[in-house]
Amino acid sequence: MATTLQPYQRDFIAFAIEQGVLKFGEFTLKSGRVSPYFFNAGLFQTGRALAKLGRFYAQAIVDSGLRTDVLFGPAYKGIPLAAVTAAALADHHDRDMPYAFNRKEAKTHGEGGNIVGAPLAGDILIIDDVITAGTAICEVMSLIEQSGARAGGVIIALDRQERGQGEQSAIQEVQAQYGMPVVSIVTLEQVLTYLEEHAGGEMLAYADAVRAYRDQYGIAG
Ligand code: OMP
Repeated sequence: MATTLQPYQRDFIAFAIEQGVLKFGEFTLKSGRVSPYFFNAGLFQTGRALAKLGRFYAQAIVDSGLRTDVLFGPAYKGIPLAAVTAAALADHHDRDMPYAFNRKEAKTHGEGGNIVGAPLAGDILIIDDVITAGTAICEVMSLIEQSGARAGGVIIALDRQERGQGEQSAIQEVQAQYGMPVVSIVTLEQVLTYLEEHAGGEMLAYADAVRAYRDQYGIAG
């Protein structure tokens, strides 16, 4: 079933492919599954690429209608994501959202604590790159709970729409377990639509491989 793509979502997929962030081939995931595609957000590695990435996240947050109070970037990969997205929300959407991140090492001097930036209060929006099995996000949830705040949602770049422990996707499990929405800039289904739209040469082979992987590990839909 074809999924619709908004112009910014199409631009995001093209941008991720162009930057080498979204790659096709053979990749072993943290879960041990061998995937025909991989999304490596660490490869957005210049100022311009980061600024653009922040605008995509900001657009997806605004589109989702999520109302949250603090943007939280889990160490390490979430830190630049939270920073550029907070800047893009201010610059492009007139939304001056407080942001914070954690340090992995507890600090024993100075201001102490392991949260840097705005105090964690109200509904926290966690920003991350990808959720596959949900392991990383569970760690972040306990961090937020320990601080006495509440997670109001998660924004990620790509929803791989893969089954977690059971029949549901890890994201559906996270949503059910913590009672909060998880939104993404794009989903795997939208990446597939994009590949099919640009189905010439190698894109067509990628689409076939991704479809076969989805049939094996994807959520029923
Ligand atoms: P979970 O902790 O299993 O949810 O997996 C999330 C992590 O998987 C990410 O933070 C990455 O380390 C890694 N990952 C990607 O970055 N991109 C992918 O396309 C797939 C994975 C993965 O290994 O599943």
